[in-house]
Amino acid sequence: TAARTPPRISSTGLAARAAVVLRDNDTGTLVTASPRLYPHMWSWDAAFIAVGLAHLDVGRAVAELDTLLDAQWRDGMIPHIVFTGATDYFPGPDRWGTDAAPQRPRHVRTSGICQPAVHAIAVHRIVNVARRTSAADAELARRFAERAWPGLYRWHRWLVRHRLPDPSGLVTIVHGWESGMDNSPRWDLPYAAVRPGPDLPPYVRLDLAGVGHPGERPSDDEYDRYLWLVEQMRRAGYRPDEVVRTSDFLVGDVFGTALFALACDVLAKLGDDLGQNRAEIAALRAWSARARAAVAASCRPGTGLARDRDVRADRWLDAETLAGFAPLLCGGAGTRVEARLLDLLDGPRWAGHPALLAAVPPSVSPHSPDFDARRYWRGPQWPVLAWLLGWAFERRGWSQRAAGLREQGLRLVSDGSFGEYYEPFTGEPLGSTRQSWTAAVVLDWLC
Ligand code: 9WN
Repeated sequence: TAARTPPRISSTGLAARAAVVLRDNDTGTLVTASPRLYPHMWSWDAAFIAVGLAHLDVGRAVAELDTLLDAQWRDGMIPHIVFTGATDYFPGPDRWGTDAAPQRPRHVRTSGICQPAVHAIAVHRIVNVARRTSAADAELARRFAERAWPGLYRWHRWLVRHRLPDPSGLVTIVHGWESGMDNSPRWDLPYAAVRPGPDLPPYVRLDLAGVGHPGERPSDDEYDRYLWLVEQMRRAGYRPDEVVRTSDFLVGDVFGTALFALACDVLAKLGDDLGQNRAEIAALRAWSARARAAVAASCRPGTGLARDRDVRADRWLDAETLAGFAPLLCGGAGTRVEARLLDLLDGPRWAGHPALLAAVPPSVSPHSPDFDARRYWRGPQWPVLAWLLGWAFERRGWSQRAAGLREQGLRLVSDGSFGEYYEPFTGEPLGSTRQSWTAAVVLDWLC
C-alpha cells in the first residue's frame, strides 16, 4: 500500500468526528472499547476514554470511571473487562468463569485478570481539564476524585500485596493481556514455555471477523496459550496468590511498573490535595519509589533499555520494544541512562526512522528481527501510547518533546478513521476502526 498524504481533515473536523465516535460507542453507562471488535469496557481503555469524555462533558467522564470502579473486586482488583450483554466477543464471561470467585462484584460480570494501573493518571487529567471548563465542573471532578480515591488506593494496594512476588520489585503479570500489549515480542519467551494441556476446552475465535486480515491479530498458537492461562486461573478459583503460584506465565512487566510508579505519585499528590489518610499517602510514595528503583535496576548495560523479567525462568528479557523506554516515563535511572535512551528514541532505530510516515515510536523497532509492520503489538504505531509518552514527558518538564508527540500523533490519525493501530510506513489504519481510546486521545490533543 502506498503511503497516504496527511493531513486530510481540519483539526475542528477531526475533533468533531472523535466526539461522534465516543457518542456512538456509548451504551449510556459505558463506552465500549470499539463498536465491533471490543463490545465491552476494558480497564485501561476506560481511563483514556474518560480523559477524552472530559472535553465533552465532565459528568459523563466521571460516570465512565464510576462504572469501572463499581466493577472493582472486593479484594481491590480492577478487572480488565467489564462485560456488557454483547455476545460477539471471545472469551466472554462464561469462558472466564469468574462467577464462582467469592471476591467478584455481584451486579456485573467481569474477566478475572487486570490491566495497567493508569486510572489515577486519568483522574488527575480530568481534574485539570475540569478546572479549565467551569467552576461547577471543577467541583464535580473534585468530588469525584474524593470518592474515587479510596478505591484507587485499594487497587494499588492489591498490586503490592499480590503482584510483587519477585525480588526484582517489578509489578508482575500472569497473562500477556494484563500488560495490554498482548502479543508483543516481550512475551515470546515466556509464552514458549506455556504448553496448553490436552484438556483445553475447545473454542472459536471471534476476533478475526472484526479486522481486515488475520495477519493484524495474534496467531492461533498464541490464542491457545492465552486460553490455557485462563483455564489455569479458573481452576485456581481466581484466588490471587494461588494464581501467581500456579500460572505457567509469570513475568515482571517493566512498562506496567513504570506506569504504576507514576500512578502512585499522582494518587499521592491527589491525596494530599484532598486531605486523604496520611499513612496511605505515605505508602503510595514508598510504592512509587520502589517501583521506580525496580525499573531503573532492569536497564540493560549499553543501550539503557529497560527489561521485563521472566520470573518462572529467572531471566531478563531483551526484546527491542517500546517498553524499553519505561525509565523515561517514571524517571529514576539517572541522567546518563536517560540521555542514551532519548538519543535512541530520536534515532533511526525508533521515532527517527527515515521511512516512518509520522515520527511516533512504533511498538517494536523496525530494525528488530521481531518487527512486523502490520501485526498488532509487534510493530504498528499505537496513538494511545504516543499520548501516554507525551503526558509523561510533559510531567517531566520536556514540553517540546510532548508537543512533538502530539503533532506527530495527530499526523498519524489525520485520516479520521480512528484506527486501533497504524502501519508505520504507509499510515494505513489497522485492527478496529472507530476505536474509542484513539478518539479520546485525539480529543485531548486537540481541545
Ligand atoms: C484482550 C481493548 C483491548 C486493549 C488491549 C488490546 C486488546 C484484547 C483483545 O484490546 O486486547 O484484552 O481481545 O485483543 O491489546 O490493550 O485494552 O481495546
